Amino acid sequence: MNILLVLAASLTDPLRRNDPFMPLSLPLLAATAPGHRYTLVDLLWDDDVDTAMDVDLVGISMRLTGENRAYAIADAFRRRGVKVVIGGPQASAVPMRVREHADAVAVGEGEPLWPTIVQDVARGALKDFYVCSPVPFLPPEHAGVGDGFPVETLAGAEVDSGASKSAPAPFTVHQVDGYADLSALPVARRDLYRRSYRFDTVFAVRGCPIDCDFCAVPTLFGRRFRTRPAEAVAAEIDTFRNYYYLLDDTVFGKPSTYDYYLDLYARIARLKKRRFWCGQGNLDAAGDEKGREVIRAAVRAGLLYVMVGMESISPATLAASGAIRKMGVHGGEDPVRRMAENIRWLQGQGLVVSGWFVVGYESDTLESWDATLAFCRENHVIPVISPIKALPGTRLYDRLQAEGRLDDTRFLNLRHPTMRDADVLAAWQRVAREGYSTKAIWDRTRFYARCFQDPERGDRIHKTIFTWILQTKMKKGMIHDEVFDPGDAPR
Ligand code: B12
Ligand code: SF4
Repeated sequence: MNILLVLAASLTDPLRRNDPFMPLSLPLLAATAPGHRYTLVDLLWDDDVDTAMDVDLVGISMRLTGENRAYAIADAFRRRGVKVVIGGPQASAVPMRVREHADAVAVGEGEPLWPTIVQDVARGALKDFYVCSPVPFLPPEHAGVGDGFPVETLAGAEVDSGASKSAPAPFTVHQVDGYADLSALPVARRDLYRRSYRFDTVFAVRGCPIDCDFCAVPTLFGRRFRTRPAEAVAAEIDTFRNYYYLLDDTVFGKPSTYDYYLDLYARIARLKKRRFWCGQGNLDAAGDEKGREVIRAAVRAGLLYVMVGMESISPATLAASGAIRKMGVHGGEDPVRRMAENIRWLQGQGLVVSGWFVVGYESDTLESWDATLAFCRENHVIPVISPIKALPGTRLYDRLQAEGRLDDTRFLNLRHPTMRDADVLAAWQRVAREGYSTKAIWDRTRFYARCFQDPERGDRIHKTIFTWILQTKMKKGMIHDEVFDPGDAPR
C-alpha cells in the first residue's frame, strides 16, 4: 500500500522550524509494518500536506498542539474516501472527539496496533478503535458485546452509552490487553525524514509510577517501568551521527531501574564515539547515593543537558500535584531547599540544568511567576515557566471538570480563583523575556563554563558553545509575539 504518515502541528506552534528533536512516533510505526511505501510529512517543518495525494491510508500523529490541524487534514482526505487513522497522546486522551474526524482512532502505544490497522485497511475491515491498554476499553456492563470505551472517557464524552449485552455496542474495537512488548522492537525508520534533525531521539524505558496529577504519561504508558534490552538501545545509539535525546521520563531512573541504567550507561560509554546527549531527569536521584552513581555514569556516557520537571516552588502546589514525590524530599525538610541542593549537585557534575515549572494551581498567585524566575536565577537554572494547562486524560483535568472549573474553549483552560487570564499571559511573557535576556543567557553560560572545568571531562569549549546556542534556541520557543488571545484555544 501507499501509506502517508503525517506529524500534525499547528502553523503557530512555537516548535515549528525550531524543534531540534526528531519526533519518533511515526518512524517507529513504519518499522512495525514493513513492506509498504511510506511517505512522511512533518508539519513541524513542512508547510502543508498535499491532500490530493494518491494514497491508500493516512496515519496521523496528534499531540495537544496539533489537534485542529490533524482534523483539517483528516477531513480533507476522508472527503476523497481515503481511510484515515489518528493516534498519539492527544488522540488517546479524547478518542470520541477524534472519531468524528477519523475512520479509526488508535489509543495508547502504536507498535502492537499499527500492523493490525494496516492489515485491516488492506482487507477492508477497519474497526473504529484500536486500543493498547490493560484498562478495559469497555464499561463492565458491555463486556462480551465486543469492546468499548474506557469508563473515564465515557464519563466525559457524551457517547451513546445505551449499548448493553442485548444491544450491540455502536462501535467496533480491537484491544491489545496490556502494554507494548519492548523486548524486540524494530529499528525506527528515521530515514523517512527528508531533513536531518539536530538531535536524534531514542527511548529505553516507558511508563512512570509517580503519577503527577497533571501528566498523561501514566495513562498512556502505564504506571510501571518497562525497559528495552540495554544492548539494543546502545546499538541504536551507536548508529547516530548527531547529538541525541533519550526520551525516557527520567534518565536518572528510580531505585527499581537504577541497575538497568547503570548497565545501559556503561554500554554507551564503551561505544567508540562518545556523543553528547540530553534527557529529562528527576531531582530525587541526586539526593540518593545509588542515584548519584547512575548520574555519574550518565555523564560518563555523554549526558550534557538535563530537563528537570521542577513544577513549582510552592510546597502546597508540589503536594497537591503529587510532584513532591520526585524531588527527593525527606521527612520535614524544606522542599525548595532540597531542590536547590539537588540542582547544585547536578551542576557540580558538569550538567546544564533547565527547570520546567507550571504556575496556576489554586495556591499560586501572580507573584508566583516572579518568585519562580528568582529561584531559577539564584540557582542558575534555565527557566521554562508556563501557565498550567489541564490535559485531558489526567487526574487534574477530571478534578477541575468535576469542580466546574474547566473551559476547554480557551487557551488557559482552567479558571483560577484569583488570577485573570490577561494578567497570567502578561506575566508569562514578561518572565520569559527577563529569563532569556541576553544578560541572563550570558550569566548562565559563564556559570556553566565554570562547571565544565574538570579537565577529565574535557570538551569545555564545545559544551560552553552548546549552552549558549541551546538557550538562544529555547528563547525562540518561549517568547510569543502575537499568539494567545486568552479567548483563543489554539489546539
Ligand atoms: C520529548 C517530549 C517533548 C519534546 C518534543 C520533542 C519532539 N520533537 O518530539 C518537547 C520538550 C519539545 C516537548 C514539548 C511539549 N510537550 Co512533550 N513530551 C515529550 C515526551 C517526554 C516524549 C515524547 C516522545 O517522543 N515519546 C515517544 C513516542 C514514540 O511516543 P508518542 O509520540 O506518544 O507515540 C506513541 C503513541 O502515542 C502512539 N502514536 C503516536 N502517534 C500515532 C499515530 C498513529 C496513526 C498510531 C496508530 C499511533 C500513534 O504510538 C507511538 C509509539 O508507541 C512526552 C512524554 C512521553 N513519555 O511520551 C511528552 C508529551 C508528549 N508532551 C506533552 C506536552 C503537553 C508538551 C507541551 C505542550 C508542553 C508545554 N507546555 O510546552 C509541549 C508541546 C510540544 C508540541 N508542540 O507538540 C504531553 C502531551 C499530552 C497530549 N495530550 O498531547 C506529553 C504526553 C507529556 C505529558 N506531560 O503528559 N515535549
Ligand atoms: S510528570 Fe514526570 S514524574 Fe510525574 S507522572 Fe509524568 S512522567 Fe512521571
